[in-house]
Amino acid sequence: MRKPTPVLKPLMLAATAALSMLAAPAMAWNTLDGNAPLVIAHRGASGYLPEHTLEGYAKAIQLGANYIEPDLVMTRDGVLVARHEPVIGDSTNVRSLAQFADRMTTKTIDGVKYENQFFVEDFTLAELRTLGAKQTRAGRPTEFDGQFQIPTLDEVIALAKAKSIETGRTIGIYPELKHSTYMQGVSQSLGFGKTYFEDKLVSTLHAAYGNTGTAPVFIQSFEVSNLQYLNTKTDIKLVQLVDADDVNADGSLSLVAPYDRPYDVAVRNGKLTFADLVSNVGLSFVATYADGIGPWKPYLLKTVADGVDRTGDGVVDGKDRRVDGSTGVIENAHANGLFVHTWTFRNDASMLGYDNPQKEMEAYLKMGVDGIFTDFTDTGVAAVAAVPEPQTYALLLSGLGVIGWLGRRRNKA
Ligand SMILES: [Ca+2]
Repeated sequence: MRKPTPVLKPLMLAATAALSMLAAPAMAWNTLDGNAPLVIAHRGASGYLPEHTLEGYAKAIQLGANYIEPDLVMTRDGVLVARHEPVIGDSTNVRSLAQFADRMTTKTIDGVKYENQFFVEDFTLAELRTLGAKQTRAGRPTEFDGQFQIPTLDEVIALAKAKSIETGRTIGIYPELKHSTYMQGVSQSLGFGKTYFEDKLVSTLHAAYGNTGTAPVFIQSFEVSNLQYLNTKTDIKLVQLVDADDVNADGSLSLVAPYDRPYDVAVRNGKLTFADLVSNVGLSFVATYADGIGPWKPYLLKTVADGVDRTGDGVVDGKDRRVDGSTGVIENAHANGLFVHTWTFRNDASMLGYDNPQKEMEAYLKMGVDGIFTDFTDTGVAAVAAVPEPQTYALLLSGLGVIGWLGRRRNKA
């Protein structure tokens, strides 16, 4: 952690004291700021309705989400819209529309080839508006397929603001810049500037919320240099996502390209891996440009595949893994002033070490995560309600959080 400047120090101490007093009397969580962890609606209420639609986000808010998560990509006419990927052949009904048959093509994004696909940047917003969103995961409801449109970032912001008034809760947004390196190429080929994608997001967010770290907004990315760039442009909170290819039997992370390192690092033949980012040195590096980390959950809780069928269903899978406890990443991140939001919790898939999705989320909440991304907001809300654990050392951690926060501001250009 960087040393505070003399000018900042009195302010820092005052802020720490004030926070401690606030946190002292009541129950406090072992989160970075002592506040309850956030339930982040992953792609909306994606367990129930087609992902990244206003209807899906509204459903998540109704179920109690604190934040809704629009992943952002860019149209041919430079509009930021919510889709999980630029690739939309399977998340919309575009394949069934004859007028767009000539848009089918093959492209490579971050080293992954997408054949016979459709890409958002080949459509204007008006054209995208004629598509209907579809459920993307097997086994989930499909009766709403084709009924809901692809929303713009502006519309997602308007929804969050309207629902905040309607519900009396603060509904935040958690936009992700998808594939910034790829998008730089797209925006340049379309005649926009290299940093158009990032700049457009910043100008839109500043117009809606102001340039402040207290805005109910987190900007997330798996890349590094775009976040470093954003750190020079905005005080809105920034989150370094941390990916991996898979989790090994012994609980370590499998790092196989292209999921081994941030893609902007890969294209310049850099050595930095995702695992490096959550090492002690890596976390102090991240703290120079971001406010928090968003690691895949095996980085936080170690689970081991030891061949035991703990669920007793005659099949050995991820749910049967032995739970060994915290890896220490949450504690180290907090010590660096970084909050930790982890993903993805699903009632119908990807459980590791648990066969009850709420119990899995509770395990991470007890360890002190600051937020959880889930496709099933209602289960996330139930998990938070089930873990009202007071933690005495939240006072210390909240103080460290203030120091870390001020430290990052100091580093800004
Ligand atoms: Ca089993």
